[in-house]
This record gives sequence, C-alpha cells and structure tokens, in this order.
Amino acid sequence: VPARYELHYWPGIPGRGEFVRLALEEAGVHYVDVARGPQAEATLLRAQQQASQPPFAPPFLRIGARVIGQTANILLFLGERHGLAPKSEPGRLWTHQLQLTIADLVGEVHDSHHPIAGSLYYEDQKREAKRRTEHLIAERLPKYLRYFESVLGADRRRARWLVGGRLTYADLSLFQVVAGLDYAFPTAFARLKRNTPLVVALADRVAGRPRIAAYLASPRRQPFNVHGIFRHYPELDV
Ligand SMILES: N[C@@H](CCC(=O)N[C@@H](CS)C(=O)NCC(=O)O)C(=O)O
Repeated sequence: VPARYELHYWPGIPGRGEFVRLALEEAGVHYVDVARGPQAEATLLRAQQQASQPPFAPPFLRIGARVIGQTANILLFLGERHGLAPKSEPGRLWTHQLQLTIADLVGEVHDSHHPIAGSLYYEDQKREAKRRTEHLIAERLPKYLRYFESVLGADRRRARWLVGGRLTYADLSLFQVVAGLDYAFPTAFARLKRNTPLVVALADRVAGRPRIAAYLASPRRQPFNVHGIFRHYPELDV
C-alpha cells in the first residue's frame, strides 16, 4: 500500500497550501488535508518537529516518513509523480522556473499588506502598506502579468498552456494567482487584466477542468479572506 499524502498547512486560509491542493485535486489522488481536520495546528507542528529534514514553514507534504517543504518543491515532486509536468529535464526545469516566479509574485503580494513585518498587524503598518501596494499595482503586477502573457503568446501551441501543449502545475498556480488578485484588488485588477487576455483565458480554462470545477464547487475549497496572502482591503484597491 503506498503511503498516503498528508498536506500540512495553517488552518483557516487557502494561502500557499492552495497551490498544492490544486495539484492534488487535478491529479485526482487521495490526500488528507490536515488543516481541515481536528487539532490541525498541533498536528502540523508535531510533524514539522519530527521530520528528519524539517521544513522551515508550511506548506509541507508528508508521505510516510518523508517530509517535503517549499511550495515549488512540493509541486516539482507531484508534477513528476502525477503527470503534471513534462518528463524531459529542460521541460521540468522550465516548469519549476515558472513556479518559482509565481512564488516571487506571491511573496510580493503578501508583502504589500505586510511591508514592515509579518509579526505586526496590518493595522500597524497601514501607511507603509498603502505605499507598497501602489507600487505593486502600478509596477510589479503589470510586469509579472506581462511576463506570463508573453510566455503564453510565444507560440500558438503554448497559447493554451504555459509549458508546451499540456497542462502543468504552473497553470494551476497561475489560475490561483488570478483568482487571488480578483479577490484582493477587484477594481485595479479588472483594469490590469484587460491587457493580458491570454492569462485570463488560461485561468478560465483551468477553472473549467472537470476535477478543478468539482473541487471549486466543493466544501474542500476555502474562500479567500483577510487573514491570508491575498487580502481585500478596499483602501488598497486603487
Ligand atoms: N517559500 C515558501 C514560503 C513558506 C511560507 O512563507 N509559509 C508561511 C505561510 S504561507 C509561513 O508560515 N511562514 C512562517 C514564517 O515565515 O516564519 C513556500 O513557498 O512554501
């Protein structure tokens, strides 16, 4: 019997755990979402402490005695095991590279509402968050979006998916970024995404995948909220 997958992440938010959930759902594999069960935080901390290769922070995936951390690293692992990435080395690295770029984007979105310290409340860094978010919306998001738009537009075969002719975990993650930005910055992102129709079409295509559509309609999918990475503060959405 193959060891079961246990996804460990903080309860109450989709957060970075959601990038892993989407891959597990698209792969159609059974997994235990520890965050949705009882004693989630205690279970996570115990698994983190007991790991012989301990992850710095969640999300991490436990498979028997193995513990794999870092979102992009977990996806590299799942991509290879479940056909969510090319088999060739150049293809695998290119998918991983795209995922790491998404991780950078996600980090910048997080820092827009927590520019000074993650340990402080948003309310204690509102002025800095406002300045930071102005730059995120005016400069950084357009640059990232233009980049993914150009990757998708580079040849006709790629216009469907980021990597070659097949869906990869990077497409699932880009969908999650689009969903998160729709939630966090409904006004600003509605304007920005007019310039990136291929990115928008890709997100729609992901949402329409049978397993993803079923997941999104299920109680397993958690809504965005103001405790996660993508947060909606109306005063920042300009
Ligand atoms: N680069 C890591 C970042 C992990 C991370 O920042 N996790 C957050 C939750 S989304 C956390 O718990 N961080 C605790 C900390 O940084 O002290 C990844 O992509 O997995």
